[in-house]
Amino acid sequence: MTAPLERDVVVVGAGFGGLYALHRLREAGWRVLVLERGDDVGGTWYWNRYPGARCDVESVDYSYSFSAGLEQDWQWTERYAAQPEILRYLEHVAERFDLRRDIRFSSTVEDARFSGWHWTVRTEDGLTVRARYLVMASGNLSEPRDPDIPGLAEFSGQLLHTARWPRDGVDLTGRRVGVIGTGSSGTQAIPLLAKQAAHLTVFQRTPTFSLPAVNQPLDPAALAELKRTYPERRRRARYSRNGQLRAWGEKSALEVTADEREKEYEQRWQAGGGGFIGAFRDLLDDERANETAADFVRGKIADIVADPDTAAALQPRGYPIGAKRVTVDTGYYATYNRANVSLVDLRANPISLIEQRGVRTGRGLHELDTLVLATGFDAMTGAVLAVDIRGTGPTLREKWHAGPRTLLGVMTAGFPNLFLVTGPGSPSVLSNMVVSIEQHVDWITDLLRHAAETGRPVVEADVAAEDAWVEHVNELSARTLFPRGNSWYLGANVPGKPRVFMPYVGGVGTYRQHCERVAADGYPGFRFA
Ligand code: FAD
Ligand code: N01
Repeated sequence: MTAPLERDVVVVGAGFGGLYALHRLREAGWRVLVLERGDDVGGTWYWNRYPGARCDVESVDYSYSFSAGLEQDWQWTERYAAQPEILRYLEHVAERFDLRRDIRFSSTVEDARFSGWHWTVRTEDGLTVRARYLVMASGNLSEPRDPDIPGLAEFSGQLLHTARWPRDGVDLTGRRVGVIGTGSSGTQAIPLLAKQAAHLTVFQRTPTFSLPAVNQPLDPAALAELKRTYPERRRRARYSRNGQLRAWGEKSALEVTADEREKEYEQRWQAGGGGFIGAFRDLLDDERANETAADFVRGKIADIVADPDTAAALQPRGYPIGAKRVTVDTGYYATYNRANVSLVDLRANPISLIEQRGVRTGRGLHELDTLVLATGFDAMTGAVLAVDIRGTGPTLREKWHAGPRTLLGVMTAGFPNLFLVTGPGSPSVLSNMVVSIEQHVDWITDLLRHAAETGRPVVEADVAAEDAWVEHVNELSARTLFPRGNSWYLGANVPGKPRVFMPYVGGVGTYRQHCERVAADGYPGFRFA
């Protein structure tokens, strides 16, 4: 057996989180090694290469803020950049900051054990690394899920998952294509798949509330002007509700007239993007207020989709808009007006079986050449728990069997020197993730410096502080409508997964200020040894 490599910090993952962790920690003087399953950098943007994949936070904001040179030099070309452009950006970041030399690719971490005040991390191919600190930047949406439908393995056609799309693309010309799933990935892919395929059949279980992206090329003059004010823009994003400069309505949807409401919704619909959900202050808290926004979107669906039965099947009902993540699309509803697209409503006609030749539902066998799974991820805990992590007591899988428990979403008691980037219990997936990633990495870097300076290099979350944080996170989400959707935020998309609303809903700015206070006060709730 070869001797283990020795480092100060092991980082798992080379997406936005792992790349920044490497840069920042290396700059702070630590010896860092990143282990990444893929064969290059990019994370989400390396894996999700399906047609139509793009961000739904504006590109100028969905980007690093740590380097003024980088943000001035990089030219985004579209309001919402497509996957190839975001991947190029991350490749550029890796080059510019010379990151690849400390990344080991094609390295899947299998287990990590804490003993002798160190973590020993082992990869699938037998590499062992010993390090004082372990940082999981393994992603909230990085463990793709296949649907638990009997017969999936029997399908003899081409089987694709949006999150594992072939690097060289797929030619679907002349093919009969089926898509299972109408979340963000499905609604982005469906319009483009429909343009290529001979026929596209969409298998929909829960209709989504989808908002038009109104994507457009960025005007170089406007971009140059924006860049002059970048520092202020970034500062405002960091202390905002969700890491973006959205205008959040201050009024209740119920205190204005129906005409005023309609006008506000229409303006936001025309402006495009997820800002629609901020039209009024109570859309995510009050059922009646929420219903006004849901009604507006249902009306739009009826206006866009020509066939009334298809429109009715596409209209979401029975859960609040925003409780599942709203999707942001380009031409999604209009795609159902195409002659080569059909919708199968699985609530009326469930899938009974996948067979060699296609998908069988209550409407018979749908013969397919290609089946696309847009069925999402084991979100937030999936990638962390895929690694067998052992601290000083029960394993992490055992500890989190009833749902994740963390202090600030960044540490979990019983696992000294283990850090989570945008873990459950932090704003993470409810925010512009790049803002949240930078905040966590900066905070962890400061904490490690504090540990070094005080000569107590081992840090652990206190159980009582963790319990109080978990209670606070739960209390906040219970006051909202979020727990009312069967979403991946709750783990509801994975059979058997405990139903716990995982992200912190209190807002990016509030959370950041709290973390700043914790640091300024010498890290109460964290024990150093
Ligand atoms: P990831 O990018 O997921 O990177 C994690 C990396 O860890 C992966 O490369 C993975 O291979 C690696 N890894 C995991 N486990 C292991 C292991 N055991 N061993 C070795 N390596 C491992 N967020 C937004 O804020 N705005 C958006 O517009 C947006 N768009 C999105 C679009 C898509 C299609 C998807 C799927 C997500 C989107 N997100 C968006 C969320 C997105 O995941 C984050 O914005 C961000 O990219 C996460 O970066 P990360 O580094 O935390 O995780
Ligand atoms: O996954 P999802 P996703 N039978 O879980 C259906 C980010 N993201 O990959 O709702 C039939 O949202 C499932 O149905 P139901 C973003 O944060 C962002 O689309 O469970 N159907 C649902 O329709 C997003 O929220 C972008 O009833 C089954 C779909 O599959 C997150 O990633 C783009 C099924 C899964 O939707 C995940 O998005 C892409 C079954 N057995 C991703 N199992 C942007 O636009 C599942 N489904 C920025």
